[in-house]
Amino acid sequence: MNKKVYIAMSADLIHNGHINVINEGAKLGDVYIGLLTDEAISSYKRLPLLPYDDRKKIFENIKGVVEVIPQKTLNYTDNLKMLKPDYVVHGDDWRSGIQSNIRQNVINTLKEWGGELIEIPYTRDISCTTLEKEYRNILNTPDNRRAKLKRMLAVKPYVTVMEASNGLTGLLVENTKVEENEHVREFDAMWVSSLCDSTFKGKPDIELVDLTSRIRTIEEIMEVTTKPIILDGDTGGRIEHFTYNVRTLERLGVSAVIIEDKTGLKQNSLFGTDAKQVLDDPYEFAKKIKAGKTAQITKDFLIFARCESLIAGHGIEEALKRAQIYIEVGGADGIVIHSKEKDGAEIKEFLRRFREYSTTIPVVVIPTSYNQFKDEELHAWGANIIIYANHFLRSAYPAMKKCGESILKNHRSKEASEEYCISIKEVLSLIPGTKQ
Ligand code: SPV
Ligand code: MG
Repeated sequence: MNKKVYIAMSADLIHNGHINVINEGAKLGDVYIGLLTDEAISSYKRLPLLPYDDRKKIFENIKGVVEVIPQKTLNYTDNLKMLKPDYVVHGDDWRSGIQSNIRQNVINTLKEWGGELIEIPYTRDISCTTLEKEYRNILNTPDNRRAKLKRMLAVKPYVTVMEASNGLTGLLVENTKVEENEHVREFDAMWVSSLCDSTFKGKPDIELVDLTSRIRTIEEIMEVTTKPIILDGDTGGRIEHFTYNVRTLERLGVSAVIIEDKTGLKQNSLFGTDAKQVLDDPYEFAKKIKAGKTAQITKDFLIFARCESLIAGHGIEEALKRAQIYIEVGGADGIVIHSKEKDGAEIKEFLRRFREYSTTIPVVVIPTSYNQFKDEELHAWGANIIIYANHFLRSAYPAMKKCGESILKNHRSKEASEEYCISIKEVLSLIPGTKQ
């Protein structure tokens, strides 16, 4: 019987480095590819460019590959125990860094039946990450981009979303990363907030900044980024306008719009009952959602109904009733539940009750007031999308204000530059592709 060789791969862009590893494996025996599932890949980096089934087809047709089996976690252990391969083949690029624990695990597991890890020199002339980045930009068409949010919801336990209000903050959402255990954590998607879009223009958040201007903001962000965009659509306006705007957003490549069940002059939710918050008739609002769902042309654009009952002080019972109407009558793709209470209790209770009603319909939360809870906890309560709605705006403003005060106080910019500013060189490096 031929020896069994196990090679784990995630790559959806195959280059000579991968082929090299497979060729080396084939010299040792029958190659079994452990292909990382979309869930496994998105647990440590971005969604793969191609979904699992497409990647599987590619690997099945590579010479030397006997079978492609799904590897559902970053850890090889389950598949290794099932297959008991004689060899695992891998590039030698994982000895240090975040993959070194996984490597050690492989060595320990193989020991149980006398298997061996074979490491071959990693082909360094071509970097998967650079290639991926380039392809990501080339593939950044409206169709591709729009579909990403729905794909993420299907494979990730929850999606984190960060405010993007212009090209630069968009780039921050696109590129900010931290290393954590065996993976890199980054934001999944962008929130184009009405509060921030208005505030950056020095205007109140009362639907004064019109959709033409909001679309300019979206386009500015889209020109320099690739992550999916969720638009804060305020009340959605008149039904006749909303249906038109849904198609515009789809055409641009926006993934989702959230509209809220307020009527009259919209006030920001974080005023709570300090401002006059008038809720729309739930069936009228469901009609608006339904009209949007009927108007949309693509299958992957999402319309979320934002339920403001808790903001208006009407309680959980009403919030649940409205949420059901928006789903059953309006056909909403998901619910946004908002609250300005600091203890998070009403959000937790809403989610508990809502999850008795549906375990699958996506629920979005905006934990600005109850910010003590971590993503995992909000997800455990039942949330699928977590929006950090305004934190770039709120962190940049005080820094800029202090900088201005320092220049005035010192009659020069030396102190401000040293304390509050990055260098011009760093400013230039903020923009990918800038020649220096
Ligand atoms: C926004 O970011 O504009 C929102 C969320 O709608 S909130 O400001 O909390 O209402
Ligand atoms: Mg808003």
